[in-house]
Amino acid sequence: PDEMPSTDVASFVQYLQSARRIVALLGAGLSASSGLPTFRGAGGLWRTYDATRLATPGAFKADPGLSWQFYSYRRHMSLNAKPNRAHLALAELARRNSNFLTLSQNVDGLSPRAGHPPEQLKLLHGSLFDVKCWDEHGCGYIRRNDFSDPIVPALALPTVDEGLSADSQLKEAIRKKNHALIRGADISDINVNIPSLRRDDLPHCPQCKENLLRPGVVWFGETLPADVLSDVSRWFQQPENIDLILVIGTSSRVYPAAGYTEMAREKGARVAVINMDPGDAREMTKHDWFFEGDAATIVPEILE
Ligand code: BJW
Repeated sequence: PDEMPSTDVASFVQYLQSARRIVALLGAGLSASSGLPTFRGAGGLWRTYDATRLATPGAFKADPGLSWQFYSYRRHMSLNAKPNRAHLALAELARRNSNFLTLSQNVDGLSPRAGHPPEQLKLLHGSLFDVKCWDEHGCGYIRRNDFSDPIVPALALPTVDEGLSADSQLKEAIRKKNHALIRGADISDINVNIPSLRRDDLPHCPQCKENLLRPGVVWFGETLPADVLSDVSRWFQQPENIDLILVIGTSSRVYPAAGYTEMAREKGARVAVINMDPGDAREMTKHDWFFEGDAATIVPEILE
C-alpha cells in the first residue's frame, strides 16, 4: 500500500505477454504529438474560450455560429493530422488480440484511420465526423461526414492573405510544415478575425429542413451513445477477469470514462498509466506502472 508505481518497462512487457483480456482508455494526449491540442492545460484555449466550456449544449444554443467555427476548425485540423506511432501500435495490438478493447474519448478519427479494428474500438464521446439533427426530440437524422471540409461555404477558413497577422500565421505554418494551416488562417488565434455567422449560413438538417445540424460528439450533461455504453458494460461484465488496463494521455477527470479504470481494477486488472504529467495520474499509488512522457514514443516502445 502507498507504494509508488513501477517505471520498469521489462516487468511491464513480461506481464503484457501473459495478459489476455486487455482494455485501453485513451485521451487527447494520445493525439498531442499528431498536432492536435488537448482540452486542459496548455493548448486548452481556443481563441479566448476554454475548450471545455464550448463543449456544452448551452454553448451551441447560445452561439451556434461560434460553436460550428470551433468544430469546423477541429474537423479540418483532424482531417489533416496523421495518426502517430501510438495509434498504430494500439491498432496492431487489437489485430493481434481479439480480447483487446479500446475505449477512446477522442473524437478526432485518428484511431480509425490507423486501422484499428472498428468492433474493438468504442468511441465514448462520439466523432467530429458524424453530424446529426440538433433537436434531440426531433427527426433523428445522423450521417457520417468525413468528406466535406468545410461542411458549408460560410465555414471556410479565412484565406491567409487577409491581413498581416494571418500572414504571420502562414509563415509560422510553413516553418512548422503544418500543411493543415498553409491554405487557411489559424482561427484558433485570437488575432485572426472570424465573421459572425447567421443561422441561415450554418449547416441545416436535410431531413426535417428545420433544425440546424450539430457535430455528433458528446457534450457535458449528455449521455454517452447507448450502444457504446451497452457494448462496454457487456465486455466488463463477462465472467473472466480483466488482466490489464492501459490509461493513455487522459487527465481522467471526465466521467463516466475515467471510472473505467477503477472498474477494470475491480475485475482484477493491473493498471499502467502513460502520461506527460505525473500530476494527472490520479491516485498514483494505486497504479502498477507509470510511464512519464510522450505517448507517441512510449506506447510503441512498451507494446513492441
Ligand atoms: C500527454 C501528452 C503526450 C498531453 N503524451 N500524455 C461523476 C462525478 C462528477 C461529474 C460527473 C460524474 N458523472 C458525470 C458527470 C458530469 C460530467 C463530468 O464528468 N464532469 C466532470 C468534468 C466533473 N460528465 C458528463 O457530462 C458526461 N455525460 C454523462 O455522464 O451523462 C450522464 C449524466 C448527465 C448529466 C448529469 C450526470 C450524468 C459527458 C462527458 C462528455 C465529455 N465531452 C468532451 C467534449 C467532446 C466534444 C469535443 O471534442 O468538443 O470530451 S469534454 C473533453 O474532455 C472531451 C474529452 O474526451 C474529455 C476528456 O479529456 P481528456 O481526453 O482526458 O483530455 P485532457 O485535455 O483533459 O487531458 C489530456 C491529458 O494528456 C493530460 O493528462 C496531459 O498531461 C496528457 N498529455 N500531451 C501523453 N504527448
